[in-house]
Amino acid sequence: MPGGVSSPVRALRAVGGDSLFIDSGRGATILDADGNQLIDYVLAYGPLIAGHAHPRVVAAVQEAVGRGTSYGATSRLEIELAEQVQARIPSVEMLRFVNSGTEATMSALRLARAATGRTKIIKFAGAYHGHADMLLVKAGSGVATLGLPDSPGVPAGAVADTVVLPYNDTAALRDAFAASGGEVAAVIVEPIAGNMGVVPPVEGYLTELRTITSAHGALLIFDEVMTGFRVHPNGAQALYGVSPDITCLGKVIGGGLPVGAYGGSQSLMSEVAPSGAVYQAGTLSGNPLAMAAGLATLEVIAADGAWQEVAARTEAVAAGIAERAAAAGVAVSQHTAGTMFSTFFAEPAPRSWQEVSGADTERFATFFRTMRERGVFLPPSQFEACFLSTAHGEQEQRRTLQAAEDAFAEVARRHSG
Ligand code: KE4
Repeated sequence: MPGGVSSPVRALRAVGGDSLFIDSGRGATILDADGNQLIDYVLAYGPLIAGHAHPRVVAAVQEAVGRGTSYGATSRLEIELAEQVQARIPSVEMLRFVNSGTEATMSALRLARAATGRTKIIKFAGAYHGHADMLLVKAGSGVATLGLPDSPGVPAGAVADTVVLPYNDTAALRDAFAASGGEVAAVIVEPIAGNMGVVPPVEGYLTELRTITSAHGALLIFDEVMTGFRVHPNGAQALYGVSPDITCLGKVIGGGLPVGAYGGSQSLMSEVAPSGAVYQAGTLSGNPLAMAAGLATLEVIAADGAWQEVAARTEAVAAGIAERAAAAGVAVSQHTAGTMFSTFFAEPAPRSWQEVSGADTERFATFFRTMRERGVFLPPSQFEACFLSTAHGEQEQRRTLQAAEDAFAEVARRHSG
């Protein structure tokens, strides 16, 4: 396995140290193969908002697997989960399940290009929407130049119609649409960025995105693979009151099993095969085990006050970390969004990829390694988000903040000045 991992970030290249090999997870903690127990703020990069091996999730999957693992046909569970998503996100009148966030965004963009008859797509620097060729693009020089491949193996043609703009920059957005708004099929955005660390939109930005795309006949795609049900029980679109044309989901709706989904109005989604001509398919799409895990997870966080408790715990842990940084004289800033947050070794709190990329990643690496030594596993990159679950309680908070006190002392010692 390249790098000994199934996904690059897990190799911890950005922070050093040995990769983590997990024996098991339970609640807020993971047990590694060497017997170390760690409080987990990665939670599989977002899905496990009910924690590891929640009894209701385990029971739901056990019950489903006894009736088979996959059918190659529609099951009751798919319909139930689709209805649960629709009940929470009214802009999703109809959806299609796929097996990953990558498939969701890739398919959403194909649908947008078909529906508009246009080929240009706009994404934002620092945003990650999965690894489809057309999205593996780095910001070209200047503001609205066409994309350049960001990985070997991505041909220039694959990104020739992908424009990369700076996030949270309304002027750049207006310029891009003034220049070629009539050619834009869609803008795809993480409504709260989570893949450059957590970076919320500036006041009015999402409304501007909605207004300018509508004015130019382009579709607005909210990639809520991470933010969906993490930043608000009804998604970022409820938090900001902005309805996209297409919503992409993943992570939480599969409760840790492989899942993705894209959805929107009935008329738009009816263009997807077989009701329409836009081809998209998947052997394991709508897998009953993933559906069962997703349904159970959504039930756990829908229980009275459960989601709000996780959000409150997130605020408390983030605030405690910031207090300990200040006490150690280490400059940090933070963004918190519902049940996820990021601590940046940068000031002031960044609003764009350009500002985030100025963060002190060496200090972050020292902080990460010391936290790990003290039994707290953070996402192994300054540009990832910390996630909490219903299982992160008072004890986990206390142990995390004690570890943070030691970790900031170590940062101050090793990186003074
Ligand atoms: P997947 O194909 O990894 O299921 O989803 C891609 C994706 C799409 N959109 C957003 C907003 C995402 O955050 C992701 C995946 N997120 C990363 C974490 N930064 C997954 C971790 C990994 O790649 O191992």
